[in-house]
Amino acid sequence: MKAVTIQDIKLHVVAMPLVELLKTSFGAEPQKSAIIVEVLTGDGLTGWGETALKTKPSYGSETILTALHITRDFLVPGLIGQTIASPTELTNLFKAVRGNHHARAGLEAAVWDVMAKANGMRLADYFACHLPAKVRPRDKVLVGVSIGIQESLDAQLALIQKRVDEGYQRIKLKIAPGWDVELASAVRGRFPDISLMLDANSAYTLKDAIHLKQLDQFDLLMIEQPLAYDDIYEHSVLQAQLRTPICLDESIYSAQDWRIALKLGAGKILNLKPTRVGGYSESLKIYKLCVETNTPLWIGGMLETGVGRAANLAFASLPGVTLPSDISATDRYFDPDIAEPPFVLQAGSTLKVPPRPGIGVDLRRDRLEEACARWQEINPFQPLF
Ligand code: OSB
Ligand code: MG
Repeated sequence: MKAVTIQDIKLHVVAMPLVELLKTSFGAEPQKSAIIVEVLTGDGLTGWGETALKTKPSYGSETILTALHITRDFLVPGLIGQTIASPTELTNLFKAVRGNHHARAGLEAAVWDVMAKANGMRLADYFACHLPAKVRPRDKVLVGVSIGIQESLDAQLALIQKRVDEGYQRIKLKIAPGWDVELASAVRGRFPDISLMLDANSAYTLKDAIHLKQLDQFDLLMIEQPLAYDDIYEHSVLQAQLRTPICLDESIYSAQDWRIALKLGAGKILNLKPTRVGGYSESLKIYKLCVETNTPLWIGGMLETGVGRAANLAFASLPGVTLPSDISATDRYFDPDIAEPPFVLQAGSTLKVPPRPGIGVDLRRDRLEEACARWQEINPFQPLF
């Protein structure tokens, strides 16, 4: 495998209007924000990664501005001038920085992209090179769509119908106290056969166990993160009372966390967001653990731009990712996106993995600049000094 020398790194903070907001139990942000990381090598190659975050610490503890600080002041200086033979070396290079997984993941993703390009490989094949020899990525990835909390049941049902008509075969709905059992009942009444799942984004406590048990009657694929964002143990107490499989999202930060969750019986399925666990190196460890333990696995999303989605799609093409992923077509998120070509939903609720080396999409510099100018305009926070 070819090594690369990291010559320069640029951070582009973007804000982009969303085609459709995603209101969760913790609210909705009016714009999509992210740090787009550009890595330049000594051989003149460019790699792209996305630090997918919100402006508020509402999903996890990091925000766009904490990630900017950590990336610029602690991660980038340790990487400039380094010669790297594999992106997995970054885990060690970043060892002095604790936590801050999303920040680490964005920079690591750009290195994965540029190293796949340096080796003339699609990112999907480059990931496979870090797994046992017989692993071959698929050309198409099974995907679903995540729909936010709506103003009314009618509006929610109409939106599900629209997504079903577009060809999505797995629907994820966001729930919160007061918007759960009645919602599931209405949706099942209207769509008896769709593959349906619910995501609570940590909106409940163990006191709600009896209430949540009512969801067992709706034949749900899973319920995602019903309890606290930092809890594993109480999910095991809840899982023992539910027939519906619990899927963990917010509270799994590493392969070690997932090993503990499996041991405790805290969940049966994992929503792996590479950005939440610190990047694709840790994601590969989690992938191996899921394959070893026969655990159903899928790749989650943070409303990524084409940059982050292309890389997640490459990862989701690995055969151990067994359930539909939260990687929807570009028109669900942006019009237009900063990367091209757009992802278009294909037959069988799938997306095609781009055939070109690396992430397989190109940045539109004009749109990137426009999105950076938008961030400057709407950034709600003033500099501290
Ligand atoms: O809980 O999975 C989540 C988006 C932002 C923060 C948390 C979540 C989500 C999604 C979006 O559900 C899924 C997607 O990117 O399409
Ligand atoms: Mg979730």
